[in-house]
Amino acid sequence: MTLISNHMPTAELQALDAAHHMHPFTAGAELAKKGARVITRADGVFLTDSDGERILDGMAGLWCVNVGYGRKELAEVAARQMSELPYYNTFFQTTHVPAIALASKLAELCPGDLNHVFFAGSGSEANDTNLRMVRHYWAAKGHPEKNIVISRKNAYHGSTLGGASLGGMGGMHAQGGLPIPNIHHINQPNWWSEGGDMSPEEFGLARARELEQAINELGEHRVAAFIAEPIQGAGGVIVPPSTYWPEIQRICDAYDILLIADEVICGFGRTGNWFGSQTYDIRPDIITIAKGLSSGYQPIGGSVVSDEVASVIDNAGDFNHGYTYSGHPVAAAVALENLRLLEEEKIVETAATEIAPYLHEQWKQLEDHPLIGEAKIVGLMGSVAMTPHKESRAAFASPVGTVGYRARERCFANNLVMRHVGDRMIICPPLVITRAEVDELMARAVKSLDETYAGLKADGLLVPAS
Ligand code: PXG
Repeated sequence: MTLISNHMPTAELQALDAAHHMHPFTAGAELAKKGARVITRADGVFLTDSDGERILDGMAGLWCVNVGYGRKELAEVAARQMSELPYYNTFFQTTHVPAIALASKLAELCPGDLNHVFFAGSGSEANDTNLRMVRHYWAAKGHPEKNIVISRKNAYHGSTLGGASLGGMGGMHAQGGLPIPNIHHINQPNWWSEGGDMSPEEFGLARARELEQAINELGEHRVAAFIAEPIQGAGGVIVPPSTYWPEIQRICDAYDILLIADEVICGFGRTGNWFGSQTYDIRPDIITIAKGLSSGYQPIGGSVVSDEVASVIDNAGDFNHGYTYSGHPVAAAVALENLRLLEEEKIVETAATEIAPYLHEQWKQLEDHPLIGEAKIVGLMGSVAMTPHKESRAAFASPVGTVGYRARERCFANNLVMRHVGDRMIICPPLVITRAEVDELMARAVKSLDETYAGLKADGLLVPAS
C-alpha cells in the first residue's frame, strides 16, 4: 500500500487527489487541471498547507470550527471514548452515557422547552429527520394531509434529497430531480438584491407576509411547518431586516404550523448568543443543530424538539427512522467536551462582548470601499455585497459570481479564506479569534478587495447590469 504522508510533494498529492477523490460542489475536471490546495495541519485560526503557507481561516472550516483548531482536550476525549466504547447504537431500547450526557446538556442550553434530542450524523440528516418528524407529528394527530413544508429560495438545509429539497438553491434543484413533492418555497428577505424601492423595514414585512399568503393559498390544513435559518449562511450571510422575524413569529403563532429554526450555522455562539433564535427572539418548535455542536471535530448533528412535539412522537408508536451513527459515542463525547470549552472558557460570551464589537466597527467601514455596497455582520458572521454602482445597488453585467470568484482568488493568494457566494464575500471566523487576528483578517481582506477592484477596472468589468 502506498503511504500517503503530509511530506509528499504537493504535486504528487494533487495528482492522486485528482485521480481518485471526487470533491463536493466542485467541477472536477477544472480542479484536476489546477490542483487542489492541500491542507496539512491547523492551529487556532490558522491553517497550514503542504507548501508551508499559513492561511488565516476566515470561514472556521465550513462554518463549524467555533473553538478553533488544535484543542487537545477534544482529541483526548475522543481517544478515551474510543478505548472505552468506540461504538454502540441507540436503537432497540439501548443507550450509552455519551448520548445521555449530550442530550441532557443540550436540553439545558437550548431555549424554551426544546428538551428532546434526536441525533443524526450531520445537518442534512437532521433536516431529513425534521421533514419526516413534522409529517409524522401531524399524521399522529389525525391530519395526514397536513404535510407541506414551506421554506425559502436561496436557503441551505443540506445536500441529501430531503435537505436539498427543503433548501432553495436553484443549482441544486437543477440536478437529480429535486425538489421532492410537498415542499413550497417563498422569497428570501434579501433587501440588497431584491428590495427595490422599499425601505429595508417595509421589505422585511413584505417578505415575511409571503408566508401568510402561502399558508392561505395552500390551506392551513395542508401546511405542516415553516423552516428557515435565522440568518441565511450559505445563501450569502443574508441578514434579515429587523421587521422580518417578529412578523414571521406572529404568523407562526396565528396559524397552526410548526416553526423549525435551522441553527446549523447560527447555533453555538455564532450570532452573539448561544442560538440565533435568541438573537432574533424566535420561539421554534424544533431546531436543527450540527457544525458548531462539535466544532467540526467529529461529524454529528441533531434535531432538538419541544416537549409538545416529543410527546406526540413518543406516543405514536415506533418512529421508523434513525441512523447507524445516531448519537455516536465518540462524536457525542467530543461534542460534550466542545460545549464545556465554549461554556467554561466563556468563548461564546467573549466573542459576543469583546470580539464582535471590534470586528463590526472595521467590517462596517468596508462600505467606504469603492467595490462594496452593503456590509452586514451579526456576531461573528458577516458579508459584503460587491457592486459596480452603490447608489442603485446594481449587480454586475458579468454572470453572477464572476466578480466573487475573482475576489476569492485574491483572498486565496493573500492567504485568507474568505468565501464568495455569487458576488457577495462572506466571513465566519472561529469564535476564538483575537483582536490582533481580526486586524490581520481585515488587512488581508482589504488588500484582496483592493486588488480585485484594480483587476476589474483594468479588465473593464466595473459595469452595471442593464
Ligand atoms: N443547514 C444549514 C443551515 C447549513 O448551513 C446544513 C444544514 C447541512 O449540514 P451538513 O452537515 O449536512 O453539511 C448546512 C451546511 C457553503 C456550505 O458552501 C454550507 C454548508 C455545507 C456545505 C457548504 O457555504 N452548510
